[in-house]
Amino acid sequence: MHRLFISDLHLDDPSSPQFLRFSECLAAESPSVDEIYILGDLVEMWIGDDDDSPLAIALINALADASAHCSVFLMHGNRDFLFKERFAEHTGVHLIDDPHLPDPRLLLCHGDLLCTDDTEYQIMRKQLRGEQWQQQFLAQSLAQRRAFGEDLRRRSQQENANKTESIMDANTDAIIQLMSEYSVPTLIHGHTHRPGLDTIGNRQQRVVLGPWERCGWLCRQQNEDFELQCFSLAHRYGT
Ligand SMILES: [Mn+2]
Repeated sequence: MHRLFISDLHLDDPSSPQFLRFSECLAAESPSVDEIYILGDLVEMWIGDDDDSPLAIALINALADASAHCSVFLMHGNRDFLFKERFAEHTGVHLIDDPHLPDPRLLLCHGDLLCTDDTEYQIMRKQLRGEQWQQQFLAQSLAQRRAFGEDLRRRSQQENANKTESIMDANTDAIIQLMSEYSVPTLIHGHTHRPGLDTIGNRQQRVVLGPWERCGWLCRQQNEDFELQCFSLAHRYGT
């Protein structure tokens, strides 16, 4: 089994180095891997599957090309929880729940549910993921939704600037509890922007994917081996 895992690309411009490397990465890897998992925050903000922005169109094309070669799975992050069935149909990706078990030895999540110390965030998350809020939001025009998304992003930046680093990190008890609930040896998540591969005891490991900021990050699984890799965003992927 050969799988790739990525998250937290925060794409917002189809001509950015991040988007170019993402699309090159999909094109280079999709013919040779079995599965690609995108574990949330693929884009900086997703305002609905009817979005017709240049980013949305480029994203659909890149994912549809990759889906023609391998299975691509997409999990919601806190920025892009409005990816719905229409997007899945247009791209051929499979939407997966958070958390998700691709097999009994591996658990995947975005990571925000692990940040249990950030109670303010968890309250807001509950509201934004509710059916009622989403229906009201999606009933607005694209321009209204775009303005709301930008406002939300600004507010979250301001609020996060006042929070300590530890509040926004994954809570250790929450990690242990989740892994024992599913009794898996390996957990992979993103969200916290603190990439690393930690061993827990001598039988478990946690891989934290990194944000595509100073470099790109991916985790590559080949059978039982998991490797966290980073690569330059300044050069064509794979060169
Ligand atoms: Mn996130």
